[in-house]
Amino acid sequence: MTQNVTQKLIEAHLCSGRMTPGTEIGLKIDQTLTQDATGTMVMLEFEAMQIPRVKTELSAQYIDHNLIQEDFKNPDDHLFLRSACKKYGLWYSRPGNGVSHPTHMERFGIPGKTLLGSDSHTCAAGSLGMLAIGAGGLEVAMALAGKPFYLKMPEIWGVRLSGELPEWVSAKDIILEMLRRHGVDGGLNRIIEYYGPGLQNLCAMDRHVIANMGAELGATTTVFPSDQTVRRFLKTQGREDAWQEIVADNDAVYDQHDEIDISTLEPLIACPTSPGNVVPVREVAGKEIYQAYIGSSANPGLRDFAVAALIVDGKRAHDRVSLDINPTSRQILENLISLGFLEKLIHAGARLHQAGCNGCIGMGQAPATGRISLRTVPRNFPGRSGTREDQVYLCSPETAAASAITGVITDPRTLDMDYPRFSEPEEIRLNTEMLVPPASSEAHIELEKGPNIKPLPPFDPLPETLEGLALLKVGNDISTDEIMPAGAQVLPLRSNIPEISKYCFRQIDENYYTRAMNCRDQGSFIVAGENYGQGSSREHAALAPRYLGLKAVIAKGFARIHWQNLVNFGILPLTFADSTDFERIGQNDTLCISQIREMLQQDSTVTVINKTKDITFQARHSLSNRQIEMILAGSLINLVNTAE
Ligand code: MIC
Repeated sequence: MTQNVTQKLIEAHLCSGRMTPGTEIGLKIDQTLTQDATGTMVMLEFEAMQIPRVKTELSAQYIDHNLIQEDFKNPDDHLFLRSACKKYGLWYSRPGNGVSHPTHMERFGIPGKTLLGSDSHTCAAGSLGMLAIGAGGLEVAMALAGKPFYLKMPEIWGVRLSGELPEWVSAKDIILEMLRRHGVDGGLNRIIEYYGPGLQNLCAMDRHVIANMGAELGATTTVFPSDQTVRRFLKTQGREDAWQEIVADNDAVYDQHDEIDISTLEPLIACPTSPGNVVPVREVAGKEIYQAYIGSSANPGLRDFAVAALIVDGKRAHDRVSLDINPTSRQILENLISLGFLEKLIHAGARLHQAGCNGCIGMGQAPATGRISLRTVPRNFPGRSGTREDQVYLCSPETAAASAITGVITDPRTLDMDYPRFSEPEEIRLNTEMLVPPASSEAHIELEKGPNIKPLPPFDPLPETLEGLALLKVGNDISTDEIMPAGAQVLPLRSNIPEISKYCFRQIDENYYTRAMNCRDQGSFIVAGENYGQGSSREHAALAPRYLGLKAVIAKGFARIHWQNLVNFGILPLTFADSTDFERIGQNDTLCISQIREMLQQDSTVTVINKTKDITFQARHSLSNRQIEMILAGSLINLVNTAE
């Protein structure tokens, strides 16, 4: 039978289930990726499993998020992670070595392998022909322990690219076009597979841009073929022997279909406050900007910085504009220096930051109040930049660089200059020095835990009856940034659940923490619209509300990773059987589900009583038997512990 690339990758790793969309499958995981903001918890979870060494083919831990060292917390976490890597057998990418996704692609990615990462943008490695999936930390800890990764088999969405990109239009505009067409939930329960003649002129890092922001479409992951372009990339990285060809068979079929003639595209931009608010740049051109920010895993390539350098060459950033350059890996930084691009950027006024995620998750570089920041990053959820009333627009490096010079949002095609085409060099400088290999399994290594690292709180099993207040009612597309903010103030608390919980839902309701603490023992509900929990993989968006007594979320729909994170920590995710019932619940109504333990095991529908309004309605779950066990036990951790 003919197969597409996704089917080939899944079939080669299938440990349970069948490739029928909607049914649960188990996948063998070859590699894992963790970053510091989620990795500390992953290592604590792995430590609790008491397994001496990781069981994957390769696991790498990156220090890229928590780079500002305002006090002891972040550096303590870095040292803890270094010791855990040595002890358990992971590679350790030192602070300042770069963002996990491009660095992993440069140094460790292998076509045909599976990669599970505790970061939603792990899907970027699909650019190499890998099956790379973002997940909650606990699932990555399970993968480190050699356990399969379970998910519902997604539909496979074939997107044929034809034509060639016009001048001033680049890979970012392709993924923005996908977001313009399909919105932030268009990829839910789907894997996007790109193919067609339009791929020919997209280099591996261009494909990374598109695969990375598949997360913003809500897709499970994105897959590209492993073709001659991938071979060339690996050759440049000194790793050609890691290449194998993986392409779709002739006449391969897809569950869903779409086509983009990329020669018809123009520069696009996502307006505040959603990656799905996409319009042509010309429609918002002329607005004054405060910041032009280039970097992040959503535009990580050498070409992204080189093109910006060539645009600003000999000119000066407008005196109101902060032109922030965030190199994505140390290797790219070295090449920008040796090829002369960095000098052009710096001479034009660029502010140079260390290789890492930085302002992309609000770790510094916050914009001025109410002012416009143009960023090449993947997300612009409200307040994510660190400034509460922010105005973040997402665009290509071409648009950001052009606007940096003029001081207003500028369609780069209107600049009075020729398009500076850039071809990736055949040879580049390589840097592997900042990757520390694991210690030998004989070495005796002590974990170095600073005072900020607190143990995970206990998780009670599911009670017989769930009764409590609908403590919060929210609308559609609530992101994990709104549930559990990132930023320089909150990120250092990722290894301290009681402390980080104080920031839970702060952007939506400043009093949530106090209100939740007042009814913590009783327990509470959240009522939500569509696509609840979109965005990041941070399990803290489940852990913190759970610590504050959350028992169940009743929503019109969920984002994939957050849904699984809720289940992992024993929070029951339910969807309305009839979505109009959403209107019949008010914030602070008392909801009750009796005999929930029996109901879950017998049926996929449960009856909810709204005691305040004296009405009942039906809600559904789509849990597998394995997931029901987790909910009953109170968390996946409890389940694993009782099994041993
Ligand atoms: C993000 O881009 O939102 C993050 C910060 O990288 C997150 C991970 C995190 O919250 O630690 C992600 O994408 O999963």
